Amino acid sequence: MAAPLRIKVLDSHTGGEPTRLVLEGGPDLGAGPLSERVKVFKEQHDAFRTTVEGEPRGSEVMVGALLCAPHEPGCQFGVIFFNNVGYLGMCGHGTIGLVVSLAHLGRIKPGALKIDTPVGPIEAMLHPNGEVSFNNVPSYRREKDLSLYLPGVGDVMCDLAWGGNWFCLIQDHDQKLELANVAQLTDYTSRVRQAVSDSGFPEVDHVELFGPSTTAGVNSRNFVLCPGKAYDRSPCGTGTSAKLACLAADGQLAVGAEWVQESIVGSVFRGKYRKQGDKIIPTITGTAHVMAETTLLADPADPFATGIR
Ligand code: PYC
Repeated sequence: MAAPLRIKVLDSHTGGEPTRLVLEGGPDLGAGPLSERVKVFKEQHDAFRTTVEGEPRGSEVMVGALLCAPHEPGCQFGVIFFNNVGYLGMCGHGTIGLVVSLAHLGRIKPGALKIDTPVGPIEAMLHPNGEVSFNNVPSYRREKDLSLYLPGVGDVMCDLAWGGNWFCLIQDHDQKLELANVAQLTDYTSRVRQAVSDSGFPEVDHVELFGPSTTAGVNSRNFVLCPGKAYDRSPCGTGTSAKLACLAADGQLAVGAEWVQESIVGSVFRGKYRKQGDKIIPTITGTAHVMAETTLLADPADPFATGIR
């Protein structure tokens, strides 16, 4: 009998959104830039992604993070994020989970670090109180007030923005942003994603609805549909970055001013930005907690060793 594949992982959650950090047992993707390594991952080792993320071992909620050697000078770590349906350019909650996991492993102490990702290097900071901040990739709004027609709903106005992933952001809608309403929100945002794709923007794979929060000190509550059908339990670091890019473009948030974004489950990220040319550099702050240190086993005799596909 062939020995099972053994994959050493560390699970954390950031504001309720899980991250599975792969420490050992991952594929050899070579030593090139991370943007090239993610292509090798996709083309030659996609079964590793489905092994870690697919059911019954994984789930649509879990975001995977393959820890790798960096390529960009000055970076101490590299990471490639993936989920049950594909690969993510960047992942904010995952970055916070990664930093807290590295601290748990004793590989970093409070202070600054630089992390290489497929969409560019990012700077992160582990604060002495355990909070994590990261400066995201340059973020910007690409379309303002794009009109979408949703069958059964009518016209909906949205913005399209980049925050390390592509987002469709909607402020004006008739949806209740409550946990009890997740099935309806998932259906609504899935139809928005289809409409955005049909309008010529198939790369926009995250949809973000905004509404008021009842929590003192919070600026806004969101619901974020991730690629696939899962919603982000955290306020979404790349989604909050896309929101900051829109607020900055509309002159609604000053450089350095704080924006507190709450998720649909009530967890919070604090965001602010500085300018870089006609883009912004968002800084996002949040907390994560380690949940499990474990070894995944994938038995070659198991018909679902590489997930239910
Ligand atoms: O926090 O950026 C994020 C994120 C993307 C998908 C899930 N979380």
